[in-house]
Amino acid sequence: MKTFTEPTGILPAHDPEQAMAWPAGDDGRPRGRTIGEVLPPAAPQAIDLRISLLGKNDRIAELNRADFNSRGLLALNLVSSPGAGKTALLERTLDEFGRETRCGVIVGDLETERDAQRLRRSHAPVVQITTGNACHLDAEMVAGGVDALNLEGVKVLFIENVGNLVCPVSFDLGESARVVLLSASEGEDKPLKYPPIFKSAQLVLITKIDVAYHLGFDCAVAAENVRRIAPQARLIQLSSRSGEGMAEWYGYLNSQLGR
Ligand SMILES: Nc1nc2c(ncn2[C@@H]2O[C@H](COP(=O)(O)OP(=O)(O)OP(=O)(O)O)[C@@H](O)[C@H]2O)c(=O)[nH]1
Ligand SMILES: [Mg+2]
Repeated sequence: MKTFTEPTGILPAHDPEQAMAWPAGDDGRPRGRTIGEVLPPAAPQAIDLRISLLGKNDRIAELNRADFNSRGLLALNLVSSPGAGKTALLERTLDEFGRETRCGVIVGDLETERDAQRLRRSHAPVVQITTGNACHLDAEMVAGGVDALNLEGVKVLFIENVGNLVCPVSFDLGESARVVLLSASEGEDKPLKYPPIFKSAQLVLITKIDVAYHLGFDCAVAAENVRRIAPQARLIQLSSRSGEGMAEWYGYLNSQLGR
C-alpha cells in the first residue's frame, strides 16, 4: 500500500507540541497517511477558535447593550439579502418618522459609502462601516460606529447589516431587536431555506409588496412560511415605495420606544 510521508490531519494551532506529536503510530513516532485511511476527527480546535471568537463578540455585544440602555436608545439590527430594501426603508423612515423622533444609522457594506450618502440626505447622523471581506457586522464594529456618531437626542439607532441571510445570524450586536426583511423579488420560500435568521427575528418585514403581483410573489404564502419558521416574530408587509404598511412599521417603532 502506498504511504505518504508528510504530516497528516489538521494540526492543532494552539499547541505546537501536541501538533508535532499527533498522530503517532504504535511506536510513538509520527506515522504517514495511507490511501483510503479514515482520519480521526481533527477539527475540535477550529470549533474552539469559533467559540472564542463568538465569546468575544458576545462580551462586546453586552457592553453595547448596556451602553444603548444607558442612553435610552432603541437599537434595531436590520438583516436581509442584498437589495431587499433596507436602505430604501430607512430613507423613508428618516424622512417621515425621523421628523418627530430623532434617529441615527450605522450602515455596513463590504465597500463604498453609497448607502450612507443616501441616508445622510435626511440630515440624520449616519456612519458607514466598510467591512472589506467580512459578510456581517460584529459588535466591535458597531461599538466603533457608536463612537463616531453624535447620538445627542437620538432615540432610535438603526443598524443596517451587510446584505446576507446567513453570516449575521451568530453575531449579536447588542441590539434591542432583530428585524429581518424578505422582499417580494426573492421568492416566498426564503424562510424555509434560511431558517436560522428568521428564527432569530423579533420582527419580519415583507418588503416591496407594491411589485409582488407583477413578480408572481404570493404574499399570503410568504407570510405562512414566516409564521411556520418564526412564530415568535411579528410580521408586517410594506412598501417603502408606495408607502403601504409604513404606518404599521412606525407603530411598531413607537411601541418599542414606549417599553
Ligand atoms: N418597487 C420597489 N422597489 C424597492 C422598494 N424598496 C427598495 N426598492 C428597490 O430595491 C433596490 C434595492 O434597495 P436598497 O434599499 O438599496 O436595498 P438594500 O437592502 O439596502 O441593499 P444592500 O444594502 O445592497 O443589501 C433599489 O433599486 C430600490 O429602489 C420597494 O418598496 N418597492
Ligand atoms: Mg443598503
